[in-house]
Amino acid sequence: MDFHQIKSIIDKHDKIFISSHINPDGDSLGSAYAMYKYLDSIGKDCIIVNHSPIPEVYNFLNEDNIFQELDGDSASFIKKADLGLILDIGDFYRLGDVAFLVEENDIQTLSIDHHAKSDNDLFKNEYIDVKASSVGEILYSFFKEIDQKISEEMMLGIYVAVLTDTGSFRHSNTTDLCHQVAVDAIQMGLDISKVYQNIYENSSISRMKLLGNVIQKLNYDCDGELVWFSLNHDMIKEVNGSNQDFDGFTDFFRGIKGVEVSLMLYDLGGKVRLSFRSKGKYKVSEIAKKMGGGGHPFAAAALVEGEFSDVKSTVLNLMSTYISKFNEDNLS
Ligand SMILES: [Mn+2]
Repeated sequence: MDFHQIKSIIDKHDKIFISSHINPDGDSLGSAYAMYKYLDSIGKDCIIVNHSPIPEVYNFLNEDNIFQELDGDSASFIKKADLGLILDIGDFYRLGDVAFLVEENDIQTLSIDHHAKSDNDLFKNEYIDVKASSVGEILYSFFKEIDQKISEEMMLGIYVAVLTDTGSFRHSNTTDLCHQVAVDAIQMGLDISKVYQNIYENSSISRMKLLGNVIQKLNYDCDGELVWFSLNHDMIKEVNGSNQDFDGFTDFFRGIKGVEVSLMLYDLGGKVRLSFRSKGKYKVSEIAKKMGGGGHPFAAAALVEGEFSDVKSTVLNLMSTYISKFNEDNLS
């Protein structure tokens, strides 16, 4: 599929909902925002609806309340929609409850994404570019290709998407095109410093307290190449925090000297959420896959059924076996 085919699918449909994954991030929200502003400008009847609420730090994208949580009203819009535009989702079921509405009502979907295909590849149409840093970058190229003028609002969404998915233009997925987005954003007068402050200099006090508690209990394994930490509901409650308070912790600990992989284990009582980040030496997606999850080679996740202590020993064993084998193979 090419950009002109995306355009012709959009042109043929009038009632469109945009959706993305559970626990949305800057790319899914920013690209949804840019896409919404585009669809609205060409006269489509359109809403953004996600399984999860918008995280507080992204409220600056929601001043006109365009993001909706899945409820009665948004569900009835989806049921009558003739197209679902799905952004930044590797796996169909990461749509959360939106997935079941799409399936039950057999709604036409178009996925625009930069994740590798998963086993649950249930979209009717898809445009996937695994080399793109973010869906925001794909939308930027799409608008350029179809000669669509990018408004200031569309640019804000694209910029937020590219900024967050490249770790502020630092990760290895940062390309000249990412910086071109930044050039355009600055030339259009976007207050990029304000955007940065909104997202990254807006930490709640509970988040800082939680970070302090977690730092004191960091565990190092595999000769210091693996750092891991556990979290649970009581730790969040103790600091009067929320589930958004530990966003980015795994990325943060990867920054420790000598650490190659950072791993979070979040005890959900009967289930454990795992989040992996790698500096680039080890492909953590391989471990995530073995635990029933997936993701990018250097940023992956899994949700595992089972008791915390069992899941913990399984994943730590897998990690240490993988790391030893990798180093043996690369020695010989
Ligand atoms: Mn993304």
